[in-house]
Amino acid sequence: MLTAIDTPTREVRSLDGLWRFAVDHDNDGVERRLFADTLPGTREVAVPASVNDLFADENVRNHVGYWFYQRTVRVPRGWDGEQILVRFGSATHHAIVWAGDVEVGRHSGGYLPFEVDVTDHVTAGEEFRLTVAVDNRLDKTCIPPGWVTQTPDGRRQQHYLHDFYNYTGLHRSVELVARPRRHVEDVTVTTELDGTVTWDVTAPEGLTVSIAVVDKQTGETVARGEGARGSATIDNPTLWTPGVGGMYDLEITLRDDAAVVDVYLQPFGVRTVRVDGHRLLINDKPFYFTGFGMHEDHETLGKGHSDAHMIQDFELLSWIGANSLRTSHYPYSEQIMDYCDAHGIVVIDETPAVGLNWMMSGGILDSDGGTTYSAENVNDKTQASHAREIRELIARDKNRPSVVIWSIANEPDSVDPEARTYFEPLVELARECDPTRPVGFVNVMMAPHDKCVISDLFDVIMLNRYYGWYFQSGDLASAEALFTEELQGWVDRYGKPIIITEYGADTVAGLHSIYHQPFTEDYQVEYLAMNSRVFDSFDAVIGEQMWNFADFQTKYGFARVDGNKKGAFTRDRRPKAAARYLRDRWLGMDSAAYGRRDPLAD
Ligand code: BDP
Repeated sequence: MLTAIDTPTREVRSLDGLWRFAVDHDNDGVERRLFADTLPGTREVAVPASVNDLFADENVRNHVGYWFYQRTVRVPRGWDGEQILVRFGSATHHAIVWAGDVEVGRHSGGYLPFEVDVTDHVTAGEEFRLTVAVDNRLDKTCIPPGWVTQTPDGRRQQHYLHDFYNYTGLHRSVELVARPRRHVEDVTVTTELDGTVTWDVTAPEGLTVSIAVVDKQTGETVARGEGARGSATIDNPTLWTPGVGGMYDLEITLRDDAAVVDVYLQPFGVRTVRVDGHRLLINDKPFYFTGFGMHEDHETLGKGHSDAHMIQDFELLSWIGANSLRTSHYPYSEQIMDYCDAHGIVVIDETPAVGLNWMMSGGILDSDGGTTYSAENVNDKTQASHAREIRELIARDKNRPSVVIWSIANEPDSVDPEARTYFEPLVELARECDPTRPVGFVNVMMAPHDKCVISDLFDVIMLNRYYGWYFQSGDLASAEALFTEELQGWVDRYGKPIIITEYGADTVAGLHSIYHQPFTEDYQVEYLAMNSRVFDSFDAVIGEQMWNFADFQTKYGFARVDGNKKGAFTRDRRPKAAARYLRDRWLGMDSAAYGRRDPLAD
């Protein structure tokens, strides 16, 4: 899906700010037609933000079901004759949208954008009532999956297996968009190192397509072409480079004879990515990942996007010597992705397929006795949603140079032979949607190389390993030996690049010990040093992404004290001792020099 931007033929108005808000405690608001009038009560809510931590009311925080948002929107008077849309950066996890009394669209999938066409229900210059019912319920047809139960006294409870709090709401910007009725619908851009740019534009028949390639840095047009499909060559292209960036715009102009019908600018970078033996090459140079699995997670905001918090996180990433991140465990906001493109941060882009493992709950072993791939749990409907998530993620991010790997799932059950039947078509789909990038999934510790039944389907091996934390806790010497032995097995069996996508230890900031005592800052550093030694002893290990960048909120559970504390930074972004350890290591690593951001360059 294209981003909404202002161009000579398109306009975007932000609908962010305070909206009216009502919690639908009985989940009958759709039948009661709450959308047909001003919402009851006086509550207001911030957009974008999660709703959960905003109100001093546990019945709001824990509500399972619908939350109604509403505001009045004036359509600019100059928009007569245009196609008018409302575009949502995301609605977690499902949404129904009404313009006045009319339902104009529905969407499922909590972390990707969607738009609804309101053209026939609004009038230029006049106001309309926009209502959105956001539903936070997860069931077995959802990605991520979950289930809802009812307590004897009638309270609904949401259950899920993944290890982050089920924040809900309009987490990203909402926009009112005008575009010509005949317009650029989609575009795919691919590039080669000699500066060849190939485009494939989807637009209505009968219009001519002209292309200009514009250097974003200088504003100069550096190549031109004609036709919906074609290619042109940039002389001496600036390659999109890790740690630096380097973006161009593909300016697409649609014409009906001489008259301009639509203009759209698609950002892209000239770069290649490919796997060669056990290396991952960006622009034909081996790349070593340093960085983190992250979360969109902040106090008060929950998963709501904030530019200020985003800049702070990226500055800390630069300070610590991180050249990459994984969007664990769902697609991140378009602003975050734009920032990665612009500043050369390398991304492993992940779908929300997390918690597809009935052996685990909240990051730890906890089987409820069920089988993962079965009619009651992960089934055909789950798989259909998973396919939709892959399609929509790639449709949104396919032109982003920062994205170098698609991660189609985190820690699914990959021991059950049924995993193959489940994953084979999904891998194929990802390759069909994007033949240019490696595809991977993130493997769980209980599925080592001799038990995992799907790793051969993928281009890279991505491992989450917790030797010295969930296993051999407090015994780093045994942990080191066992981790080394396991990695040797992966190297011998697959000969593919290995990225350690998670390794970490919960750590309470301020807790210290002279002993190897888990939860102390000292232990976290020793744990990281042990992991570093293991990584450094294998050529095939081409990256390390520590779990997690910062402490984050989770569901309640005996293994979590106010959330997951594996951060290198606390939730309010103060460094633990681990942050300085990582900074020394990553800034000093020769192998990670390609991609390191030079703070002085800014
Ligand atoms: C892994 C999960 C991650 C958890 C982490 C942990 O991928 O979501 O938060 O472990 O336990 O299983 O901290």
